[in-house]
Amino acid sequence: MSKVGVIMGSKSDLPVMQDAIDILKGFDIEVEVDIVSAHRTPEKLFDYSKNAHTRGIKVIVAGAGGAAHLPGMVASLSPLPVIGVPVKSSNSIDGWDSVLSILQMPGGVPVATVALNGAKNAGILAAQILGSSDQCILDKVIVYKEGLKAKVIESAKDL
Ligand code: RP5
Repeated sequence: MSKVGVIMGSKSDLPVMQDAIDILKGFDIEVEVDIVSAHRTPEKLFDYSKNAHTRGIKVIVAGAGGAAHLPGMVASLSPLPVIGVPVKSSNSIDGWDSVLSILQMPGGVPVATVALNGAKNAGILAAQILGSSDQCILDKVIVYKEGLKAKVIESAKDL
């Protein structure tokens, strides 16, 4: 079964990253969650990145804050698509540290970066990537998007 790997630089990122975990589980997608710190557990980062694809993980969602090198370093080592979630972990520069650390990757090493604290969209994007080769997941994404549309149409009724 296809899995999504959701990793984060610290357990303190979990309240943000939980949105990715929840939406993926809502699509009945298996999620493997771990803490991997680019700066504090570099050996674990190397091992995780080199091996994730060998145990059924198809997409990696990686969240980190501050000098957020985790998604980029994972992307440098893994053949899998990496979705980066900038986590607003300090108030000093309003999360721009996280955003720019993840966004500004060199050519050849892409990270699909979502909005600050945008873990929900990261989860949806991971589901869509899996859905491109799995009709069952694609059908769930279609139902999800129909739900979004229905909510907007419903909200316009009592204006
Ligand atoms: C980053 O530093 C983590 O991703 C987290 O966003 C931030 C703070 O980490 P802790 O000090 O809470 O472990 O590496």
